[in-house]
Amino acid sequence: MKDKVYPKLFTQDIPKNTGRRFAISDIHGCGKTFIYLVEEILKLTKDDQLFVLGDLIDRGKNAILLIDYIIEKQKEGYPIFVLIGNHEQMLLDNYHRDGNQTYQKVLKYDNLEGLANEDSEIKPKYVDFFESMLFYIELENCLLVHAGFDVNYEFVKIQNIFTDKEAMLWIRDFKGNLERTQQKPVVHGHVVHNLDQIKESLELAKQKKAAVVPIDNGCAYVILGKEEKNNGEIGNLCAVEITEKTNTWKLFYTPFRE
Ligand SMILES: [Mn+2]
Repeated sequence: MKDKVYPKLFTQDIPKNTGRRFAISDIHGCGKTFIYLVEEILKLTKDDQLFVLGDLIDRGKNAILLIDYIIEKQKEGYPIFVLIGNHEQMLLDNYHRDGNQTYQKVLKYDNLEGLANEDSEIKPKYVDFFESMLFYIELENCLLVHAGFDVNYEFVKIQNIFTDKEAMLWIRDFKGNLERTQQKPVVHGHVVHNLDQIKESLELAKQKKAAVVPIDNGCAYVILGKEEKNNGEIGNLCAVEITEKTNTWKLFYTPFRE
């Protein structure tokens, strides 16, 4: 029997910090793009906090590079907090369903071969990494989650939106509802939005009028050959600054680069 590799915690309290706060989502294996954004554009310091909103894997070739980089930076003392996305959930589901051939195919197809040892077991350091992922985080000025919350009962009618894993990982067309999210905008990924939509929501957030702040600009769409599909610019990896004490809502981004 395999040990369960699912996140242990729904959420955790985040300590106040002296620096900036950033959120990045849907890196999808674009590890080199992520490292460039963090090192060269954000110039992340240990006083900052970085929140990664899930879907680190699949599509791009550098998911292992990305995960190793995050683990290394965390060890060096950089406060990096990682949420789970539906792609991590699918990988873990596959892992539990079938530990041999199917799972091997999944790893190969998704460029994740380095994740497992020769016995097809996820290596312990990655088990730890997946287990420490969270479903959502609440900050003073916003909520962070991969896809969204079921604020309008699209899935099942439950009173506590913060226990509905299905919605947090999968919901689409998420419009938000400030009354149900403690009057805080929800910063999320999962669905690609063009740069104008992202900038507009950041402007609204600054005025404390936004219910949602989408931040996935589809950096991996370049790999999928889908750049032309959306009206407006897509294909960048975005970081949004969400620093509460200065009410800073600011966009940083870089095109896909591998
Ligand atoms: Mn997703």
